[in-house]
Amino acid sequence: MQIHKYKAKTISDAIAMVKSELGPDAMILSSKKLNGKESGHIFEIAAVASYAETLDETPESYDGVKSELMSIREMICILNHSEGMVEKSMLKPVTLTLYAKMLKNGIKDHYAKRFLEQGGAFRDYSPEDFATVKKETIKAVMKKVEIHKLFESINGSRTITALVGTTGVGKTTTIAKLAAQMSLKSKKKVGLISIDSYRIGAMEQLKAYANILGIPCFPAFNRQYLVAALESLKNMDVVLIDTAGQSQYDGKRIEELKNMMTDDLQIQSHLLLSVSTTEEEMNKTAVNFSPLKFRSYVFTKLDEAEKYGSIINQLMKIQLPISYLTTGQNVPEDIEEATKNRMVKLLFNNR
Ligand SMILES: Nc1nc2c(ncn2[C@@H]2O[C@H](COP(=O)(O)OP(=O)(O)OP(=O)(O)O)[C@@H](O)[C@H]2O)c(=O)[nH]1
Ligand SMILES: [Mg+2]
Repeated sequence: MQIHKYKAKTISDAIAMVKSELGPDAMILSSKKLNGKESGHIFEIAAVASYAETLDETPESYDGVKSELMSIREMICILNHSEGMVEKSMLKPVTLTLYAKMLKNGIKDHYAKRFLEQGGAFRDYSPEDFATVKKETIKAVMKKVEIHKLFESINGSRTITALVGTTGVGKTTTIAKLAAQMSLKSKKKVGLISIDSYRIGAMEQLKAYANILGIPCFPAFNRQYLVAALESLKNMDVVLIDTAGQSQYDGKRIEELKNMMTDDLQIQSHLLLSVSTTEEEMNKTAVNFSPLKFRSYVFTKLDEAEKYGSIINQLMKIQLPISYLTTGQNVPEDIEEATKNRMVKLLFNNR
């Protein structure tokens, strides 16, 4: 491993020198502020040309989160956000690395700083406390992440689950995945209901899945049909209700759905949000669908996104548990129950 050292008056200048001499794949090993002013150089950065060079030296992985040295890209990302942050945390590589990871993954700057604060990352800590700071910061993020096990309590009583969300977010596909898993893997008696009288062919899509699985499927054009369908499916362990996609701006149709799924029917709804949409849309959807009193989030289309910080940003705005994650178009395999471990990996390792 060949270590190069660069000195400059400002951290930005030092970084620029690393980048121009070692290239965009350079990794930063350490950075410090020098006391002596004799040469006019104040900051010193030690770096190597690529990650491969550091492999033997990489610290142990921690809690499933890869402990990486800071790459020049991450440093530049931080510099673009707040130069003060770099100077403030100059001698605290853990603080900088975690900050960079969160920003790179799309966690909002002010939330990232809040988590670091809660994790003690801005206190004076010694190198022996690196691991603790990292652990506490991740813990602060994970405090926001609750998990909802959707089908945990099915023994004897029937679980009625409705999936709601905007058009094309993946409701019908997710119902099919869940139906397949519950009936084939968990050996539960599953029935389906489609509350989608808006789109031609909506019922056929669900019915096709029901036929493959050999499970019952009913349309519900209005509340009366819905009550009758639930009655027909009274011996099922699980009833999954597919709903029509609603524009998040169409308050009237959201209201209609609410009036259909009244409390006495004991339907629990869950909101699907696609991580491939913008954060603003995500939150608007959650706010506008709130009359449906959904119990959890199902985050869909993880395969279409490169970063997952928007999940945390959403939880910071409206905190609710997460039940499922969907990761592709394949029925039934591309779905997983959300777990804390998986969420840590998504949020800190981008996968
Ligand atoms: N990449 C990806 N595509 C998905 C995922 N889930 C669903 N899709 C695709 O998204 C499209 C819409 O899926 P649907 O299940 O029909 O969505 P919907 O919410 O029922 O749509 P409407 O009933 O029209 O509101 C289909 O092409 C699905 O294959 C996912 O996790 N990843
Ligand atoms: Mg659908």
